Amino acid sequence: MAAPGENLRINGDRLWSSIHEMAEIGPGVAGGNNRQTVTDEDGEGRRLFQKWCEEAGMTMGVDQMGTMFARREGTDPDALPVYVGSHLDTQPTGGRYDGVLGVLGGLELVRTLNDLGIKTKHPIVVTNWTNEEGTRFAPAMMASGVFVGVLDQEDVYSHTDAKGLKFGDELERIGWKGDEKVGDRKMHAFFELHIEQGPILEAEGKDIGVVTHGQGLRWIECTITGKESHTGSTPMPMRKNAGRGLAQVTELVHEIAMKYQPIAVGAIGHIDVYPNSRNVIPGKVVFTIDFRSPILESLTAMEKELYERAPGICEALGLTFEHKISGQFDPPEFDKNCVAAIRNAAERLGYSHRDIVSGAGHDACWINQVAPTAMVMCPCVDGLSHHEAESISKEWATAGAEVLLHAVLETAEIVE
Ligand code: HGY
Ligand code: MN
Ligand code: MN
Repeated sequence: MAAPGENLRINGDRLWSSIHEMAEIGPGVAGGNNRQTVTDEDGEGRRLFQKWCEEAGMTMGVDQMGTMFARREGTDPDALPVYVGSHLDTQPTGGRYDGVLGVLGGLELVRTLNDLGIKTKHPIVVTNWTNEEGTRFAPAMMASGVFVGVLDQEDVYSHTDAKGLKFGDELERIGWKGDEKVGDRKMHAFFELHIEQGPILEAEGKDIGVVTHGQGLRWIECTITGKESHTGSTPMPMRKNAGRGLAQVTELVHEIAMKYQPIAVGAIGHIDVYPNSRNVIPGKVVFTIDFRSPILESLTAMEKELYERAPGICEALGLTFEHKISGQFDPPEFDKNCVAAIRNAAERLGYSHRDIVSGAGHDACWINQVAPTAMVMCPCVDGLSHHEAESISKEWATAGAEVLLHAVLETAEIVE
């Protein structure tokens, strides 16, 4: 079977225009997006995506986690489909391209095949995974985690946001709780196009990242408990200030991650202080530690050192320390054949490329457990992401989508 010719390109202007039309839904306050999962804005973005898919002749399926599957028929209806996709939900101060590039890059792939009248043996399914970000409702990669069976659907339905609203109720409220049982779909392969969210490709002047591995992740939700009391009248020696525990554990997390350089990372991004009143000493703080490394041994060691040292730090301050895992996955290695299809595509199209480890987590990290999976990345300006100033060029988006197209065609088999 002949690989697609190097002249087979996508319509970069159309892709770029669709990305920016989607960006008008759930705008941020500084040019990015705030289209958090299962909000009304998410529902509006989903409807636009569904409209575009139906205009491209695809049929839409939605599962019980709200994940959207837009199917383009192949010549062999029994052949397992090749899936492409990512996520349309964003961080509260997110960019226009994180996730969106991968979903709309998949749509552009189908639009291009339609324009050129190209048929494939395997069907192609463009996917929007629900709640990849895990910011409004933990954990990240929630729907893809349920899809592969590492998360329990009824359990995640009960997860609540900062206002106490439940994920399952919100999914139903916006009208996107589908009928399909989650995880029944079988895949020939899965490809995800995503911005790098790091500085390497831009710094090295590379058009394409061929993602061979991802980082493993541990989200550790911690509760430090002291005693609320008056900030004015409580003598310093009598205080049990949970805020001091947070400060010292924050430094501990940084110190531990720095022991595993140059690739491990650690930080605390989510913090709730109780009662969060100007004149009350914090009686309790609840926060989430985000440890990551592509090396499982490092990840395990970082977690172990935290559990060994944090309780003693808190005890010395008259505080208690509790913890539980709120999200985790081990470092994924992507499918060598799918990775090769991406590398061959970049070569054939004349794009500069380099192998890369994904710093961020993606739905592909879970899907890799049930189907041959790989990712293609494009650079982003200054490596900035999860920030409203996240920026890519139309050329980078086009190159990424063209590599996606060629890798998918090589896998889905063009029918002459
Ligand atoms: O957390 C992550 O890495 C992803 O952006 N949700
Ligand atoms: Mn993403
Ligand atoms: Mn993200």
